[in-house]
Amino acid sequence: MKNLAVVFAPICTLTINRPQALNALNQETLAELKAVIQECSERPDVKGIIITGAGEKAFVAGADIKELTQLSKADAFTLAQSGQQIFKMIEDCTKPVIAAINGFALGGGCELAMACHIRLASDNAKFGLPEVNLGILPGYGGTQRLAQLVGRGKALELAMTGDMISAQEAKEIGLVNQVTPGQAELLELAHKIMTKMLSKGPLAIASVIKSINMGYEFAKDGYRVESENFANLTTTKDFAEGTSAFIEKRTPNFKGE
Ligand code: CO8
Repeated sequence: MKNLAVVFAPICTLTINRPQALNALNQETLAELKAVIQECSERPDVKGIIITGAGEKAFVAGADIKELTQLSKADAFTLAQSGQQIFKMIEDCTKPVIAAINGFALGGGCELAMACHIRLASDNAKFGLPEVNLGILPGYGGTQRLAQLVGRGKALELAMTGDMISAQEAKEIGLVNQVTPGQAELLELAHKIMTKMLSKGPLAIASVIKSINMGYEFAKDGYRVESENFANLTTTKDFAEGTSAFIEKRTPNFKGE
């Protein structure tokens, strides 16, 4: 695979590997992610999955912004829906999935982490939904899952300010389960927690995942509305301004158009 490094084992480690773009999720990476999650779900030798990012700087810094600028409204809607579906596959995987967050988890990267069952972070990790800086909103289920994890008030604050928070703050608000003092300890802790879960009855673990997820099925309309809003926003002048400003490394000047 071009953008993922995968070690198939009882504890399968899946590393998003585009460090030159801070592991941003382009469409090719998403397609690879879908194929690997599917394979892990089906292979009897894989019992659990750890998702992490290559390098020391980023878990995933979001969707690939340069690629987003090329999308038509219809493409943006399709991509948002297909990303939501892939993240839902992760959330609904009946084998435990741990996100080992080794750096920036922004936008689509934070959304990917939130789709995993457990989030562990090294102390250098940073979390946020900075899409409003680009004139868009999170389109991979982030508006729904952030509110589920941290409550509506904090979710609104984070998604409307676009602020980044530290791993420690993320733990305090319930976005992250545990923080390790360094990156070396991160995968170690992920393996330790995964090993504990894999020592339990696999049918019981699968049932816990299904039962807890079932409680959130009501939010489906929210996912649809999110992807429609995402597609609509990609047609605005604000989106053109926000993405140009990112590429040109300057502050955007939004006009609400
Ligand atoms: N997409 C594409 N390229 C990226 C991204 C990204 N998300 N993030 C970083 N890069 C690239 C930079 O352009 C840069 O490339 P180059 O060297 O060619 O200029 C390289 O990675 C290194 O980045 P920086 O120089 O910016 O590194 P800094 O240490 O100065 O800053 C940050 C690190 C703060 C993480 C900064 O890179 C940043 O703000 N990145 C963007 C974060 C962001 O806005 N993420 C949200 C993206 S939108 C999104 O995720 C929407 C999800 C829903 C999609 C729905 C359906 C389509």
